[in-house]
Amino acid sequence: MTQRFYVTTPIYYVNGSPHIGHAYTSVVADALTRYHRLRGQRARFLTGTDEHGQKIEREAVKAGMAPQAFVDDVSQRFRGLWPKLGVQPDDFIRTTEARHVAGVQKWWRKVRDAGDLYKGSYKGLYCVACEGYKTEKELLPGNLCPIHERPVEERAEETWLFRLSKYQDRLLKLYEEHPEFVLPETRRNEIVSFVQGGLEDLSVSRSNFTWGIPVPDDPGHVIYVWFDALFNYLTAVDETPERAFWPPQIQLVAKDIVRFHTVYWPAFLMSAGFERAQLPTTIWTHGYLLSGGRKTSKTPGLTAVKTSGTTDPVRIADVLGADVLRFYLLREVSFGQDGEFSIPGIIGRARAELGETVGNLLHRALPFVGKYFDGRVPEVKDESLTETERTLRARVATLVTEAGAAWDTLTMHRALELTIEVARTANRYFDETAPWKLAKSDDRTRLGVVIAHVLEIVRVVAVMLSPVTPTKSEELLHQLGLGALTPTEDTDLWPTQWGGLLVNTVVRPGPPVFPKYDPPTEAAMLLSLDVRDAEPATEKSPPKNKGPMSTDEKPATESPAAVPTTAAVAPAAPAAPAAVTAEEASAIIAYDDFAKVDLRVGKVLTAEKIPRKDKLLKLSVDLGEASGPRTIIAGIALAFPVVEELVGQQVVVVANLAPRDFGKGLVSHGMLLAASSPESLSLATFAKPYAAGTRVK
Ligand code: ME8
Repeated sequence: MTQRFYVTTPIYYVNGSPHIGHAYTSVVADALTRYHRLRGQRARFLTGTDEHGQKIEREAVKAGMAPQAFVDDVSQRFRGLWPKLGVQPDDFIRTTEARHVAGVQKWWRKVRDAGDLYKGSYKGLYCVACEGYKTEKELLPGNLCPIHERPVEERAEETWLFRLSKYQDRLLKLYEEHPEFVLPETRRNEIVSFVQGGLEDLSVSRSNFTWGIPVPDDPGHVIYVWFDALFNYLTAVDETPERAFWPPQIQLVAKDIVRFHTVYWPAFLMSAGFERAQLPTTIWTHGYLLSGGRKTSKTPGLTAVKTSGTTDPVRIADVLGADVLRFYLLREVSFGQDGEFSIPGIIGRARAELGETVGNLLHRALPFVGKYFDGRVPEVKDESLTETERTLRARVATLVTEAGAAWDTLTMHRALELTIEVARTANRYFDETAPWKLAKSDDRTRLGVVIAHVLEIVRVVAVMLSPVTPTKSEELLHQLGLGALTPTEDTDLWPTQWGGLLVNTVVRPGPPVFPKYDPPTEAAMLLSLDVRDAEPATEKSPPKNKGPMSTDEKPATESPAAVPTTAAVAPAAPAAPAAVTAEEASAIIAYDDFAKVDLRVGKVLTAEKIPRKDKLLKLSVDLGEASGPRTIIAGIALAFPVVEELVGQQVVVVANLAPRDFGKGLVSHGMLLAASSPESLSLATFAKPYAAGTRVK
């Protein structure tokens, strides 16, 4: 029977826009789903939004909106984020949907009928941001919530209480008999000692506000937002054919909500009649993404970290590409630990491991296929194999198996490390066998063996990467002459078998799969993602793989054919990565939208370098304005070592952009347009002179 895999993320509060922390959990869930499908399993991935409760009600009031209109708007921002990150949930549940409301009331009645709900009163210290009570000993000095660092509110209310205390022993037995219920182990230890410390009954209704699901048969109360929200995992599949997926194998959460998921949630389910086999298999707690040492969060004060760059996942994916961001999130952070998130870090990883290792491998081998094998994968006869190939294949097989085991234990950073090691191994094999020498010696058989092995390993790596970089993997496979992966139930596509790339397959060499992060492009990327004062990731890059890219021993690099792209080089405008996705290409805007951009002819009056800012130039640009020339800070210094060349040049200026503050008195009042390729950057200009300030349309 086909194995089933059901993974969930927390449903996100709609009290603010999504940020990189939400993207993180959802990217992980998406990659796990893709991995399990690749292995022939039936997989289902659920995410959604948590829309009730006092916190949301207060945000709606602040926004001057009715709660439903407010949650509709913010929920849509979450839903709209996922396609931009290549995240494909099978279902997106909202707690204001009728299916959920009816489901929660059904499960409330079950719990009530089991005798676990009673009316009483509750007095305590409430944190609205957590939507939970705190004990005095948990609080920081000044009665502050330890998570949100905001004052708690004293509450005394008539409420429905859930007999949580009754479940203390059953919960402890669950943790003991099924240690996999709470992972990683450190979290289990924390939870066990929390439960051993004694559980009080839990207040599960509210009567001081109305934005929630009404308590059945008691209209003066709404159901506590956590009782409501936790049941989403069940209401999404309950009473549908998808109920067969229940229970979830992996429920992902970050550490702030581990207690709700590992104590309250199983207790609610036990009360509703669920036996162990019907409880979630594992609640997996990951760490926080930190930006500038702090948790990325919806609270603007915490996200506005001056030097680390934006934490808006859409802007990051627009500039760097969704696959590159996904790779970084899974590769960089040891899953379960906190991890510092940084834009230069994304670029550094992508360049060193995707570009210079994986992409490099493909683009080193392909030219030989065109030149010596008529564009087809060469034949390899068993008798032509040497000890080197046998060792290589054995090593690859071991790495592939170990990487699969790493995925199975949610050590994705390790799985990706092993995947990159496969590509490194093949790059070393390429260096050692030196196909450019074999080509000169006319040993076509041996040359064919080497090239066929390298290409097969590119296939292996593309498949191994596909849960994380689905689009880039498809591009790699396409250039190898292969079609996209089509996972089917009961067919394991994990590349444990050698030889998926058949002899005579016609390869399709194309542009570099991963953009080259040359200094000017990188500088523009950093600027457009609000990174200030960062060391370019280029300088921290590990050494490149050695070896020729063409058949004539050119230096190793990933780009046989640079693809010119347009790139804005001053702040706030994303520099396009080398590959333009179909989605980007088809993003049509109305003329009215275009007309909002005020483009003007400008004339550069002065240009100067800025001390200790290698990538920036300070320009004074005449736009024919009565107020005088404008100061524009542009990330073009690396393309203009002789700054004087710029003086007198006509440029195209975006004149109605909000000023951007670079700190230390540097404020830019406009942006220049430019085109850039991995090799060069030039400013947009005109063949004939025009008066400064002339409108460009
Ligand atoms: O807690 N690092 O919603 P929420 C890593 N509605 N992950 C992060 C993160 C960060 N800096 N910030 C957020 C809620 N997350 C409840 C959940 S479930 C029944 C109800 C991710 O909007 C992480 O998965 O505060 C965390 O658990 C979740 O977003 C919290 O989202």
